[in-house]
Amino acid sequence: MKLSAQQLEQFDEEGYVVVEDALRHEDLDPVIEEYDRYVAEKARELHGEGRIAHVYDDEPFERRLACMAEEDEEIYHASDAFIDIMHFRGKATFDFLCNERLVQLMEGILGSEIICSPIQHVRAKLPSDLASGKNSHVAPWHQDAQVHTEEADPHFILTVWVPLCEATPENGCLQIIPGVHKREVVFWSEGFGISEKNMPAGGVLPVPMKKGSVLFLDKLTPHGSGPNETDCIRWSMDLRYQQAGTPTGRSCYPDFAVLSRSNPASVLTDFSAWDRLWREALKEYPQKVGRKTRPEGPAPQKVEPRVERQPSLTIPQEGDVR
Ligand SMILES: O=C(O)CCC(=O)C(=O)O
Repeated sequence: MKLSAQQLEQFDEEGYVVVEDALRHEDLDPVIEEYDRYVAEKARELHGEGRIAHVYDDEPFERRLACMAEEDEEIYHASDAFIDIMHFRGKATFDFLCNERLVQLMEGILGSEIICSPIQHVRAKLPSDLASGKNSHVAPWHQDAQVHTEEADPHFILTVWVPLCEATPENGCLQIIPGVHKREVVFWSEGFGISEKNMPAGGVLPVPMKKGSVLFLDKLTPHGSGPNETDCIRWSMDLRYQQAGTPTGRSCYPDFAVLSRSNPASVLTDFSAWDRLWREALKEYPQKVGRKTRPEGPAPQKVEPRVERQPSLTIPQEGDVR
């Protein structure tokens, strides 16, 4: 499936587009099954350490981690890190990062030379009533332009948000403010994200999504997600891709090619090679390298066009020599 001209126009004009039925169960289920096994392993490990009283073998994927977190709030807050792609690194997850259907869609936005950025997450958004203090599973308003280092500032980066279950307003689906990317401003604020006083004018749009849908976002589109008011987990992935040769803004960690029409052999398909790159990088940089500078308030940011435009066709005129 390719993005239609209308979808591309919506992306350019509004800074987002949702593609329904982009992925099939067989694209997503291997990731879900891999995480299901991982959570089971984690349950046994924490049970062995005496942190939790049960392993919750009878609980479904949508509930199990929440049951564990209900017993120990530490798990509630720590789960973000231990389920993250960079720490867990499963084979099915790696295969999904290179998913053909996804790559085919992205080609319309990014062109034919695409890399996968190491700024990539699997999220288990846990029910909000399990946290007593600050809810670490609420994503404050931000632009993805705020999460990378300076060298990526002028470059276009595509965020790809993929629900692994139905995302609804009740369980904290993503919310965005469309059209703001056109202002070419990063709404820097005190602390992470966009503070209330710096919030750009514009209507907030909740983006409920079915499993199988994909949301593409411009890195200047403000987004966030509220609390999960249900008792099930909202599982999702947020990934980033960009044109080969552009800095990811997290250069301490590995990026890799997922599409190269000029040099197909450069595409990384070897899970162990990816895993090794991460292990080596994490040894050297157990903590990510952050920005060195941060404007104190909203600041203009020029970002290159998303893909090099094709030179427009010259229509032959009468009398032209052929
Ligand atoms: O999935 C969420 O709730 C937040 C995702 C997010 O912050 C992002 O994609 O940058």
